[in-house]
Formats: sequence, structure tokens, C-alpha cells
Amino acid sequence: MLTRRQFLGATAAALAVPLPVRRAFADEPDLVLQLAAEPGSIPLWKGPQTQVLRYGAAVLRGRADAVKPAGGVLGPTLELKRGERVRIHFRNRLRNPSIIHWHGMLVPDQADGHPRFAVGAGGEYVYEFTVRNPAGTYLYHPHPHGMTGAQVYYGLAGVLIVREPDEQARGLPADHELALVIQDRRVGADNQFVFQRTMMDRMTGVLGDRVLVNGMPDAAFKVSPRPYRLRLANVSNARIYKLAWSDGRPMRVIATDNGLLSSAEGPKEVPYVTLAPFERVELLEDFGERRSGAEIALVSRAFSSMSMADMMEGMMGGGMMGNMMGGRMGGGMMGADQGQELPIARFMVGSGTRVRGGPLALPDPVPPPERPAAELHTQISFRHMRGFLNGRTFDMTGFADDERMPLGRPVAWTFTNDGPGMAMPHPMHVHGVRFRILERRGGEAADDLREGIVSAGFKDTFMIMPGERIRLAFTPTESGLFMYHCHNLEHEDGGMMRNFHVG
Ligand SMILES: [Cu+2]
Repeated sequence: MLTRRQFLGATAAALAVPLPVRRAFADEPDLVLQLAAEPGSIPLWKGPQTQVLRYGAAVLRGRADAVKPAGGVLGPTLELKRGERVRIHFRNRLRNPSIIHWHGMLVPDQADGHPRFAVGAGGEYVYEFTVRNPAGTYLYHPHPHGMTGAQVYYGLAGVLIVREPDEQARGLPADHELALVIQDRRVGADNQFVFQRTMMDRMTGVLGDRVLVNGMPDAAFKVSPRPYRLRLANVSNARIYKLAWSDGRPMRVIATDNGLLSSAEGPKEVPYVTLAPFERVELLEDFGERRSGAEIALVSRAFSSMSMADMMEGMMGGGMMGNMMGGRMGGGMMGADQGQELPIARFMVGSGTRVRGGPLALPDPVPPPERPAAELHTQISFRHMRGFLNGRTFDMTGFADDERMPLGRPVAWTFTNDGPGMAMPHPMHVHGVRFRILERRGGEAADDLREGIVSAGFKDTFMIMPGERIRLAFTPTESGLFMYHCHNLEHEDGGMMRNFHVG
């Protein structure tokens, strides 16, 4: 083991050396996991296997059920309990630097997977944190600067579920839940993923016309006639989904990114759910309301407000691009376009006795945020193929005066997507905090997505439409250096990412 590490360590010597790990626990943690990122190949379609990158995981100490295989190209699902003290050994068996970010999780800055901690080929990084988030659907994925898009695209991502003992008492279906991780891919004739970063991709982000659910194509689920807890996660580089049931039934939202809605907010019925990259929702879906034997589909409905033609028109101030490119520039050139209709998954309702759900007891409402002790403002712009945050791009360790906030005091942060350049939506993510959306204003271009945007509950990722102004409220609980960035991975890798400092 030591020989192997020394050998591999040599290849990493030229790359960034991580800071020493800050040990969070004096004694042994409850759970010790190992996660390795490595190349591999898997059968996804008939014919040649697909070359991928994959996460493999093992429990080194503690509950064996903390790691569950997901199948396909997706990394294993990690199931953690609130309050648990966790150590995770990350091993990088890739040719390139990498580091894991626990998306949505409240962890110390040294455990957050900032790109400054990326380890080279053969390197290892040790995370220690206590699970402080409430029950919910979180994610983990790579976060090395400039390479996140490719690494996620080739298969590095997974679901992290946090559970709490009192979930059963809330009337949530305990043994009937499904997680659906939705991703789009371009697939070549030889079954290989096609990741490019063309000029078009740097603007729109990489879009594909083939959908994977839980890392596999053609997803189909046999379900019983009863309520299910469905965890929906968009783990696509750039695609926005307008998720709806093929039979037109509304969607019943019980949770957003960072835990259950309160009893004042949910369940919330919407005709469809708009899900931007790395957002999540949970639905309480009663398949018993369909006849037995019914087959229904989860689909992504077409929408028009964000075609490339629209964006180019916005930039060039005329209709000529649309005419020139046949309406949909991305569609014509790439075979994939933001806003195209896509099948996601099929559900077959089994026969058998219908089981009805009990009453649902969502958590009590939380008090409104206190008067902010600090006000931040970030203007988003996109020009010369790059995104800017207050006119700046990524700087590995730097931050500006308007990127500081106090520890443990209420903060209000306003984002406006009204800078000069191309008008486009951006899925923004803030590390290290869970926020509430106080206000959304403007964004007139979002008409055919608006009804599905769920701003309730605690969030960690939000989509901001062109012209929109969004105000967040939160109280930072961890000190140090964290990041905020666009979660369109091509925008992020292009530098649409900044640090903020707490404390
Ligand atoms: Cu963006």
C-alpha cells in the first residue's frame, strides 16, 4: 500500500499539494468511508462499452448501509444520518487533479472541496465533518478548477441522502422512495460520450439529446399503487428541465434543495417543476391515484424562452440570427437544444391493493429572517464567452471587500442578472450555507418556466433568469473561504466563480 502510494505520489509532485487536514475529531468518528475516482468502462447500450470515470466507495468503519450502489455510470449513493461524525478518504486515481464537493452540505471550509484543495493523480484528501443538514437530497461531485465539467460529464457524481430518525413520524413513505438523477449526454456512434467545449458550448454549456437516469438510459420503474417519495436531482452540466407527468397530473413538492418544506409552504402543487443544474426537489407522488396497469412517463416539456436564437437576438438586437440559423441555433448545429422536449423515465403501476398514505406532518414554519447585519450585491454578466460576477472572474485564493460576510450574523445577498452582454439564465450555487429566497423580481423572459420554479424552503442553488433580481437570506455558520458560482459547469470552468470569506 505504502509503495503504491509513494509511486503514485511521485506523479502528483508537480501538482498542487493540499494543506494539512484539520482534524475535526479527537477520537474515532462514527463512520469512515473511502471514495475513489477512477477510469473504467460500462455497458450502457448494445455494442461497445462506454468509457467513463466512476466513483467507487467502501465503508471502512461503521454502518455497512451507508454506501449503496446506484448502477450505471452514477457513483454510489451515500446515506448519512444527521449528527453523525464522518471521515471520508478521497483517492484520486484519475490522470488529472480532482477534489470532491459535498453539494448543499454545511461543512467546515477545509472539508468543502474548494479547488485549492484539489489533489493530483494518485493523491488523497481526507474530509472530516459532522452531518448538520436536515433530512434531504444532496449531491457530491468533483470541483477542480477548469475540469469540473468534463469530470462530471464522464460520470463523476452521486447522491448523498441525509436521514433523520423522525422522518417516519412525518408520514413520509419510508420503504417506498426512489431517487432519480437526471443527466443529458451527447453519444457518438461508438457509444462514447462526446464532451466538447466549442464556442457554442462555452456559451450554452454542454447539452446532449440522450437522457440518463441514475446513470442508465431508458429508465423504467415498476411501482405499487401507493404514495412514493421521489427525489429528483438535475445533475446535468447545463440542461434545464421542465419536468411534468405525461398524464397531466400536478406535481406535489414536499422538499427543495436543502430539506423538507415547512407545513406553511408545502406540500406545494405545481403543474411542472423547473429544475436547473444541481437543484433538487422531492415529490410525494401517489401512484395509487392511477389505475393499475397504467403506464405514465416523466417528461421534460419543451420551452422556448432560452433557445440560442433568443440569446443571440438579445445580444445582437434583431431577429436575423433566428432566421439565419433556422430558429434554433443549438438544435441545428448540435442535435441538442436547451428547451427541447425529452423523455425522462417511465413508471408502470402494478396491480394489487391500493395503499393510502397517512397524514403528512411537515416541519413547523421557521421564523422570518432577522434584519441583515450585512448586505451583499452581485451583478451577473456574460460577455466574450465568459461569465462575470461583479465584473470579476475566478481567483483561486482571492476575494474582494464586497465578498466578505460576518460569521453567525444574518446576511442578505442580492443577485441581479442585468449586466452587459448576453442575456441568459444562470443556475447559481452558494457553498457552505443554506438560504431562503426572500424575493424574486423581473425576469420577464421566464414565462414558460415560471410556474415550475419552486422558491420555497431552504435552498443552495437557484436559477436567475435574464433581467431578474433575487434576494437571499441566510446566516453563515462556518468561517473561512467558500465559493459561489454559476453551476452551468461550462460557465463555472470558464471562471464564473468567486470566493467569499466568512468571519
Ligand atoms: Cu452561468
